[in-house]
Amino acid sequence: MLRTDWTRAEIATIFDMPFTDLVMQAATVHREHHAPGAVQLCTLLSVKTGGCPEDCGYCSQSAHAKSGLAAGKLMDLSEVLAAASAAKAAGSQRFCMGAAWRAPKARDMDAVVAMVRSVRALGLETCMTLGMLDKQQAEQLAEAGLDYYNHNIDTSPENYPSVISTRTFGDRLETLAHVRDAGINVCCGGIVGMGETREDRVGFVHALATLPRHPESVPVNALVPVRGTVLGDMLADTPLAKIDDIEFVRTVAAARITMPRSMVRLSAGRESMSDATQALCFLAGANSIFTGDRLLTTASAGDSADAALFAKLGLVPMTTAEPMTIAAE
Ligand code: SAM
Ligand code: DTB
Ligand code: SF4
Repeated sequence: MLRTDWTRAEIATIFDMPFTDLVMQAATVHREHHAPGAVQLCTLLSVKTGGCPEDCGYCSQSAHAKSGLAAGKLMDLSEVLAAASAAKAAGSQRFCMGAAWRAPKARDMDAVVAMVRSVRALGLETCMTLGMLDKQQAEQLAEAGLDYYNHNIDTSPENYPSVISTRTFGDRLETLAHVRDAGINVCCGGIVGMGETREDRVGFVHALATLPRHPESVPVNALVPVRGTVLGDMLADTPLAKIDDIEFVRTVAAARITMPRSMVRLSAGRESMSDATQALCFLAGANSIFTGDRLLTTASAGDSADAALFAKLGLVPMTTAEPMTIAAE
């Protein structure tokens, strides 16, 4: 039985456990629901980069940031397909396309729908992250066969306004409901290491684990500090603000314990994490990563570094699509 009635107090107690007990419990839950040595590989592509009107304090693509990133236009389908084919050849299972929009405009929909259909035809799972969607746009994407939609809540409801002012936590929940209602799988997580408190991390996991249905994918990002963004500058100027590795692993473990069937994705920030910290995350239930040399705008470890890590840890890429049975529970 999947619980969606977790209390904050229960989740705070999970976070507070002695570390080895916490990791042991998370690993046990992981093994009850997933093949422990198999890790899903996903690849990202920024199909429309920069110039975003939103003011997310972590993001290089916000027009409010001084990251020096030039605003681009929506990529041609042929370029997207070339990147998707390369991802498939490198063993990726899912191709996630991101656009730096507050929300797609009506005139963009035909082009993104074509991307979904064509990438799917290559035999890849598709994921998109395009900002806020209304009911009709979610239905259009569902009709095109979109498998997943990524839309993060990012942090606790009470910390949200200190990270983003151009939209609310409630706006996020509204899009997530449209995505669910349209029958698209939900990918929803957030970022740790933005200067938030432990209580915020508890509130973040709580908000995810008490959604009407757990997200099928839960990306846990560690802030990648980008110069010129509010939070990147804060982190660069205050080195002690960097999230402690053990606290990061605790967050992964709490996500695994409270959302046992979900895929917990070790997402941004992996590049600057030691092999040992990543190994602890896999032990604590992370079972999905982004591969390739690029996330959206920042560098990633690259396929050969990932292959070396998998060989060192005896992990294998997941070969079958994750069971989409959460909806049936
Ligand atoms: N514009 C869309 C949106 O906001 O939903 C999609 C793209 S946005 C880049 C996707 C997610 O990437 C964000 O919600 C955030 O969690 C994560 N992200 C963005 N920049 C990051 C950074 N510098 N470090 C860590 N995670 C980041
Ligand atoms: C998510 O939670 N992390 C990915 C994906 N969803 C779209 C994005 C990470 C972006 C990291 C910063 C960058 O490369 O711009
Ligand atoms: Fe725009 Fe998404 Fe970046 Fe926020 S996270 S500034 S919405 S691209």
